[in-house]
Amino acid sequence: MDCLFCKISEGSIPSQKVFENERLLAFKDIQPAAPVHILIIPKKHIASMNDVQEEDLSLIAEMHRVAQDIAKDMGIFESGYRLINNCGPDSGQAVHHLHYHVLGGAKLGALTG
Ligand code: DGP
Repeated sequence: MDCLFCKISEGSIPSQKVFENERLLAFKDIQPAAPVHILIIPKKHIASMNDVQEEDLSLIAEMHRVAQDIAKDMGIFESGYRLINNCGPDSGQAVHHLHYHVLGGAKLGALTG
């Protein structure tokens, strides 16, 4: 499968990892939109939030837990941060492997629709 984030997960494309376990990987976004911009992905290929199945729900919960830990590690737990998932064309999802963006380290702009 020709998936960028699968390749990052396997290590065939390098990334700046900030967290890894058997199920998840987190790494710095190559085009940071904030002083802290981390991507959290499952190692299992799931194309988007629309493809999350019942059996994946513990993985989704763990991604939230890891987001908390990353916020602590990056020093933004108290100051605040944003957890974003883009799903589908109107969201601008560019990489079709489920991921959360963790954004923080500055006052973030208002969400626009
Ligand atoms: P999205 O639009 O939600 O699909 O966000 C995809 C993000 O992935 C975007 O913020 C840029 C980031 N990205 C794209 N290619 C790479 C890469 O090769 N390495 C890293 N670290 N991030 C990437």
